Amino acid sequence: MARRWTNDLTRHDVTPEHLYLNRRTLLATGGVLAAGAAWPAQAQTDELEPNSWEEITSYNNFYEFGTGKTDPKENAGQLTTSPWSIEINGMVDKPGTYAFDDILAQMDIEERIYRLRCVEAWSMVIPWRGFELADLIALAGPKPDAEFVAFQTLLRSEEMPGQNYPILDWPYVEGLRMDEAMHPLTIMATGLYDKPLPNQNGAPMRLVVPWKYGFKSIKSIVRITLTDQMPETTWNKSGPEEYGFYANVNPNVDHPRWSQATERRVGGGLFSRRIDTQLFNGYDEVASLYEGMDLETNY
Ligand SMILES: Nc1nc2c(c(=O)[nH]1)N[C@H]1C(S)=C(S)[C@@H](COP(=O)(O)O)O[C@H]1N2
Ligand SMILES: [Mo]
Repeated sequence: MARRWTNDLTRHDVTPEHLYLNRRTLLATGGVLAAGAAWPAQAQTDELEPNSWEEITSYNNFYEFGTGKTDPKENAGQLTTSPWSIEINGMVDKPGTYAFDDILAQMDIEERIYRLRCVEAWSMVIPWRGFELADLIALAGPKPDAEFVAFQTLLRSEEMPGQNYPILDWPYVEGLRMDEAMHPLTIMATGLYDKPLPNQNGAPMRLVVPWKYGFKSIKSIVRITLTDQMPETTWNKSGPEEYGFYANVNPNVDHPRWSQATERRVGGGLFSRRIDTQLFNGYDEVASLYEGMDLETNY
């Protein structure tokens, strides 16, 4: 059997030009996307103007620091993010503890502008800096029969006050299927605009899977485990009817308590408006990963 996560797409095939901006382009346009010829006709270019630094760093979900949107900004400053290391274990040839600084030195850091669609039906457009998760997994040498990747956030209640309360089952954990993890759109973010990732956004390293609801993008990761078992995920454990393993953005499959058909774009003041939510958050190139799957049962 072919290894499921192997694909023959090149970066050029799967990284749409309009979602990728190199630093020079960003500076040349003063931080705001110019509507250029590279944009596909259906792209609503104004929606991909990045949110401001202020919006992206002061309206967050990071329950380790509280459940309010401004709690992470207020409480995350105390988190020690250096030194930091990440354990990669399970079905890999080279299990071990990898220092964050060593990882950074080996990775191709790119800037990518992705829409983040929260399951709570709001969205932002965020200019991340980071590297492909596939490149990090490659360091550890994945075994061919690994089928899933499990992720774990830091457990340190002295610095993460939310962990002193049973809001969620700590530590926060997440998982991806191997092919999702190896997809070139899946990145580990280490920066925001031209700065290191602020603590409230998941410093020093957080996952970003742009076609899935925001809760899949686990923050401040300390462990990555390759496995042949579907991993448990925090939100699935806390509400199995509401949050599934896949959590693909899908306007046709509502959350039991609210519609997923539209979203509120955060920011824009008076002009803040609802826009239609797109299947896979608009990242159509991942559709082939789910061919033949019923996305209503696999929510
Ligand atoms: N460890 C951890 N990761 C997390 C969360 C969390 O509470 N804890 N919240 C998730 C949710 S619900 C969302 S929408 C995104 C928000 O990312 P942002 O605050 O950086 O925009 O982070 C996700 N990652
Ligand atoms: Mo979310």
